[in-house]
Order: sequence, then C-alpha cells, then structure tokens
Amino acid sequence: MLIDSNKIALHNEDLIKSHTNKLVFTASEIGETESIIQKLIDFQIAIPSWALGTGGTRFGRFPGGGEPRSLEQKIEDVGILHALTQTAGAVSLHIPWDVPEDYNAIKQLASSLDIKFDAVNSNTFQDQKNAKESYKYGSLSNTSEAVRQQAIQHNLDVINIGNKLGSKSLTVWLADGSCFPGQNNFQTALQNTENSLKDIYKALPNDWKMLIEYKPYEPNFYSTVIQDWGTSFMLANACGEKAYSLVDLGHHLPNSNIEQIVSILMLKGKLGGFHFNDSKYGDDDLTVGSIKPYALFLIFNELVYGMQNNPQNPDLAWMIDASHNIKDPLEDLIQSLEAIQEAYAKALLVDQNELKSAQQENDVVKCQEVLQAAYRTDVRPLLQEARLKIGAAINPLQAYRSLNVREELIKERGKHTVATGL
Ligand code: PSV
Ligand code: MN
Repeated sequence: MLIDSNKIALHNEDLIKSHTNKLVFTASEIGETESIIQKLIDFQIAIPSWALGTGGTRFGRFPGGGEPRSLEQKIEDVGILHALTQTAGAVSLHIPWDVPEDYNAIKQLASSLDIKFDAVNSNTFQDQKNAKESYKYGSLSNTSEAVRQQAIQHNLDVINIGNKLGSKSLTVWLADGSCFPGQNNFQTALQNTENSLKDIYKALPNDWKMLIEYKPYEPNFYSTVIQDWGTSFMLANACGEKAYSLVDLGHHLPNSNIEQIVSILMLKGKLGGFHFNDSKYGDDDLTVGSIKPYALFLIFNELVYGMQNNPQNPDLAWMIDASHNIKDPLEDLIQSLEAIQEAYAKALLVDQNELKSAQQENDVVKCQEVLQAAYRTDVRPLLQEARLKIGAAINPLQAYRSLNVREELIKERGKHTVATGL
C-alpha cells in the first residue's frame, strides 16, 4: 500500500488552522524555533525489519492481521511510516530473518520510498536450519573453535549482504553467557569473544562501523559475556577505531543511570548506535516514552550535549528496537517516533549556558529549574511544523487511522499473516 501525498495534504488542510495558532503561541514562549525545526527534520530513525509484525512473548502471540510476510512488504510498511512522518527514512535488517532475494529489486523499492539501509544485524542467538554447529552454549565465545568459526563466518556474510545494499555498519548482539554458576569460565568466554570480534573487525570495510550491543541478562540468566557498557567499551577499544558501543535503553539493570553512560561513551568518542524502547522491569521493549518520559528526556539532554560538544564521537545510528504485543505495530511505531522527537526537541530547548553557570555556582535548585523548564514545554507544535514543512502528516496517527491503513493492509495481505522475526 502506498500513501497518497494528496491525502496527507488534505489531512493537513483540516488541521492547519489550529496548528498555526498553537505554533504562534509556542514560538512566543520559546523564541527562536527555526533551528529546532530543522534539527527535527534532519533526525532520521531506522525501523528494524523485525518490528513490523506483532511481537509476542513465550506465552503467546496475537497477530492483528495484514502483517508483512516478505522483506518487500516490510519495506513497504516502513514506507508507510516514512510517508506519514518523514522521520523513518531507514530500515535495519536482521540476518537471516530478512535476506534479500533480488538485491536490485529491494534497493529500487527502498529508494522509491526514500528509505536507506541502516545497520545490518547478525544473529548468532538462534540455530539456523541446516547449520552444522549449534549456538546452544554460545557463539563467538563458545569453547568450540568450530562453533566460533561458524559464528564469525555468519558475521562476514552479514557484512557482505549489507555491503550490497549500501549499509555502513554491523550490529553485533550476543546472547552468549551462562545459565548456571560454574558453567562458563568468565575469562575464557570473554577472551574468545574478543578474538572472534577482532576477526570480524578485520573484514570490516574501511567506511564501516562495528556496533557492539550489551545486555545484562536474557536469554542467559546467570551471566552474559557482554553484560554492560564497560565490557562493550573494552571490546570496542580492543578491536579498533571503527568499533563502538551500542546502547539499547532496555539493556540495563533497574535504575541504571543511562544518561551518564551515554555521556561518558560520547566523551570517549565510542558511542556508535542507539536502540530506543521503554521498560518497567527488564528488556520489556515497550513503546518509547510510554513509561519513563523524563528519563528519556535526560538521556536526550546528554545526547544533545554530546552532539554539540564531542566532535570525537561519530554520528549515531538511531533505531527503534521495540516489540508490539498488543498494539498495531505501525501505530506503536508512530507513537515511538513521536516520543523520540518530543524528547529530542525538549533537550534542544535546554539552555546550556544557563545550566553551565548554575552548575559552576553549585546552584542545584537552578540546575533543576533549567532542565525542567525545557521538559515542561509543550513542543508538539514544533514537531507538527517540522512535519508540515516536509510533506508529512501534522498528526500521523490520526492520518493513519483516517486513511484506514490497517484495514487496507488486511485487505491486501489477509487477516492471518505472521511476520518473520522473533
Ligand atoms: C536483543 O535483546 C536486541 O536488543 C538486539 O538488538 C537484537 O538484535 C534485537 O533485540 C532483536 O532481537
Ligand atoms: Mn537492541
């Protein structure tokens, strides 16, 4: 299904009057708006190929119909999101869930929808059909040389696939670890992982990055080899200058100070990628900003500070890594995109000079006031104006519903379709 730009224009016509009134008010409150609006326009977030279907838990899955069954259909869904928001101009493929059959056709389809290929993700956490070796006891860390070689080779294949599509980074997330004390020798597991990553790194094209994702637990429940940012940072340093850490918001133990982690990694020039989601308990993969919007704002405050003050840190690969158990995946992604932009816009509003001088004077109360003044500002008119300027819908969720997108997709693809992925 393609979104007709005339229909978006009609939707905008209906909303423009009330939008303009709100924008005038917001502009009178915050002064200069143009630079924030431009930054919002430039901020593109990749959609993972596995997030377009209804997710599930090990207890059940409740698909809502019209789910994409092929990579083509997944890219079409990203096209829908991008047409409505102009913020989702990239897709991140998970291999082997989404290996292109016809590279030219896939590239053409993506470019016709103005979608780029962001990081490619390897998968050594599941055994693949006809694979010789099993990842039951780990992949890059495995005690068996043959298993490690198979996992290394898989990552090289993923780089190759990404290269054909124009991707420029490889994301490695390992499930490797142990479920019981004594099962693993921690030092051997880490050393094997470092050596394997170095082998992958050697094959990385010069203009590529390797993003190393960490996570404290799950699927292993006693130890995880790359459990935290420190381990990821250490491995990235051991591999070389093209290797970076990747922060996934759900990959921290409760109450971790994620904004501080972000800030330190950027200071050291080693934050390469970012996965957005939200959580209450663990890696819940909920809609961005649905549980802890203030924490998201504080994280963005550090990201903005880093983007403005840390030229040693590269541009980041932004991606939503969420699952949608009970919502329409596309509606959920639209909500996440909106929450990301909102937190970003609020962080851009923080008066950095005022904050700095309040910090200098140890005026703790003022520091909090500066942050919260930005956080409490309603920036939605800025988001809407950014969308209006580039031909997106003023209210993407409302447009999605009034255009009956899900109903159309069900008509096209059927009620009982299940997307590949987790
Ligand atoms: C692991 O929990 C993770 O965050 C990694 O990014 C995976 O590639 C992704 O989720 C999908 O399983
Ligand atoms: Mn992730």
